[in-house]
Amino acid sequence: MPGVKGPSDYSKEPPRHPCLKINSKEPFNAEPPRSALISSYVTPADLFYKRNHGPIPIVDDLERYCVSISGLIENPNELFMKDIRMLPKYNVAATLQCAGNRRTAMSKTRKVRGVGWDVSALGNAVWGGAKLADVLELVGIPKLSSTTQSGGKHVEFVSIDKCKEENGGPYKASIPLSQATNPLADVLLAYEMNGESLNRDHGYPLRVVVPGVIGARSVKWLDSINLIAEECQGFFMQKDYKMFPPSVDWDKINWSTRKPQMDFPVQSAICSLEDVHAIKPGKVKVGGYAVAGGGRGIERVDVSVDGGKTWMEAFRYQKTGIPYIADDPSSDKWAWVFFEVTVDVAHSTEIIAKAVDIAANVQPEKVEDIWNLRGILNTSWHRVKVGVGHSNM
Ligand SMILES: Nc1nc2c(c(=O)[nH]1)N[C@H]1C(S)=C(S)[C@@H](COP(=O)(O)O)O[C@H]1N2
Ligand SMILES: [Mo]
Repeated sequence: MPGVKGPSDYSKEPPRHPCLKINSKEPFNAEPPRSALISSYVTPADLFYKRNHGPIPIVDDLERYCVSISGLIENPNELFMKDIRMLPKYNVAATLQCAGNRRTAMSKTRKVRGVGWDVSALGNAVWGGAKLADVLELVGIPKLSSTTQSGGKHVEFVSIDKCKEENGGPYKASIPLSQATNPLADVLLAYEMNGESLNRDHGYPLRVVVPGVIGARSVKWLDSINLIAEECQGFFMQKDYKMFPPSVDWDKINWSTRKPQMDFPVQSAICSLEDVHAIKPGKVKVGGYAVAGGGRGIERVDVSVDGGKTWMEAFRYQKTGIPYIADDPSSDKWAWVFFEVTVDVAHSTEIIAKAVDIAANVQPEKVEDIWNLRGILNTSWHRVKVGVGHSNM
């Protein structure tokens, strides 16, 4: 691609924040500590989790960089950064969550394949860029289309990074054309993160952001867009990021029986405590995040200190001190919600959180019930063990 290249080794990786917990060095996969994650509603770029499948691409000439749009489209085209910047700019607060978030905990019940993650493989950013619906309209595809005249029903995003899983080919993924051309779906071609130009780790110069959908579909370092009849046939759509039942293990997997995962289910995690935190008996502040896919709001977050026998409802907010109201026009519909509650703890126990979205979907109690061989979408009740000592603490 003109102006941008995908290196084949890791000698030119960008600098990273020292407090990130590294889950894999090459490719670079890292997440912030729990406490840092909930220290701000908008996650600073350097603390935002980084999920890569190859070396980070390098931009050598931004002037020459362009995105080609082709496939089942009447007028194939090439768009330069200036063409994309000319379209109306939107700032969308959206939480990106990796489907592998909380995988480490799932692998403790039964082994799964994939990079291990604690509870911080997600972050909330204000993404700035053009709406994909406007970009597609610019090249002749009307808003709210579900098919192009020549039969394109899916929009494929192709990158330029070299991924082992694609035998050295680029990362790619697709979304339905109906979602891509719906302005209300807020799918962006983003060139900014939190008011600044994207950094290399997060997709500089241009990335896709698909709000409410697992992070895997938000392709970074966008090289080309293809209009295609069937969904993308790439590894990360067809051989990964699919949800299987607990009964399917590697010896009997048939990938074609399942659809690629798109929306993520309701999720929450406690971030104010690490496992086996030693605390004094008495009042403890419990805080964390809750988020639901598909733009669904968070209706409730429940916290228990007695293994789920009794629950307390937590205070929810997006803006400090102001109660969050699901579906209120002033709420960020694609963004996470923070929760906080003060509980009384008398002895060593587990503190548990579970969230409920506006469709009354609720996190499942047991990880065993949603175990899957790739270890994706662990949304089981989040439990933190706390050790309570009475003296000498
Ligand atoms: N080109 C490219 N895009 C990609 C990936 C990748 O490896 N290459 N990883 C995907 C996955 S699995 C996730 S969860 C998000 C992570 O985005 P982030 O690193 O900006 O947090 O990017 C997605 N887009
Ligand atoms: Mo991911």
